[in-house]
Amino acid sequence: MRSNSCRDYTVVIPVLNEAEALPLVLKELTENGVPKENVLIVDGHSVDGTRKVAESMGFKVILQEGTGKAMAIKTAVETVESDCYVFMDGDYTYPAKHIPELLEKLGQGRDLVIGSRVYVEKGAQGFLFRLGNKALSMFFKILFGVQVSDILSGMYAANKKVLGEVNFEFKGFSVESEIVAHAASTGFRVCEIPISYRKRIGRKKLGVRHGFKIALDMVRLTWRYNPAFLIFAVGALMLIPGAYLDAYVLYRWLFHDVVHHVKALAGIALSGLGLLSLMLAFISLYLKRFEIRVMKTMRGIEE
Ligand SMILES: Nc1nc2c(ncn2[C@@H]2O[C@H](COP(=O)(O)OP(=O)(O)O)[C@@H](O)[C@H]2O)c(=O)[nH]1
Ligand SMILES: [Mg+2]
Repeated sequence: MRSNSCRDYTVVIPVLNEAEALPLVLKELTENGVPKENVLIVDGHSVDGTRKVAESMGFKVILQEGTGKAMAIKTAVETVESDCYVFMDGDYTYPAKHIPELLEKLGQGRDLVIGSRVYVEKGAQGFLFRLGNKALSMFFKILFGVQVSDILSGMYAANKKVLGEVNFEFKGFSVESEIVAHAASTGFRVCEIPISYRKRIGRKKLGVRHGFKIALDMVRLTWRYNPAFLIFAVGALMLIPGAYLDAYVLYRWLFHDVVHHVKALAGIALSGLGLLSLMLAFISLYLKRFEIRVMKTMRGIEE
């Protein structure tokens, strides 16, 4: 372990039917100098003997409360007290060699460090996944003002202060978005490091359906952390029918010499309100950024 690293840490591995991949993951942890006592496996009631495999290798396994990945992470944080937590999948996709790098950033004063999958093994991520992840990350950047290149990454590290504040209200695979959204919008220091990513062993659980669910949950997260933006962003949608009506009325007047009074009024009203909403949405984003900067400074002063 490097000198200015977080020393009191737990590596949390949520698993659901990973009997094939988990032994490789655990072996690699040991090879990379992670003591067994620092690892906690959270099982989602697997039926393929995952628990047995891990226990026979001398690792600690607990059963999660409820269902889904989010509840597994919540269970882990509530069960084990550590200064820092590192999360990774049990499917042998995330190399253990990145754990010291993540912990080092926490030791240097970051609160949440995301492993961004930059070096991706051929065939490890499908085209749809990459597109969806890019879109979700961009969406996240607009909503929360932080540049996160890989919002769906399952390898990240956080200190207990951040995790203690997260509500874990968003189920399943939205847990990462919720943690990052909370950290980013309440002044915690978030950063990313480049990591590598391998092809999964065993069957994947995340599908296109989950992508839409995560996008919807991001809107719900916006409602929680920046409601003014959401309201005005929806209001700005009035620009679409407004502009359409304006164009139509103008066209009819110029080329057919017909004047539509009611349509003209409606068009002007809609586009006016839409523009106003758009401006207010920008202002609310700006104010939110300002609030985050203030909170960051205050957290610095507290420490
Ligand atoms: N405890 C628990 N682990 C889960 C659950 N769903 C998925 N996992 C684990 O969470 C990790 C990520 O799931 P995975 O299918 O690899 O999703 P992906 O990496 O996003 O494609 C894997 O280690 C899964 O075994 C669950 O409901 N409970
Ligand atoms: Mg995975």
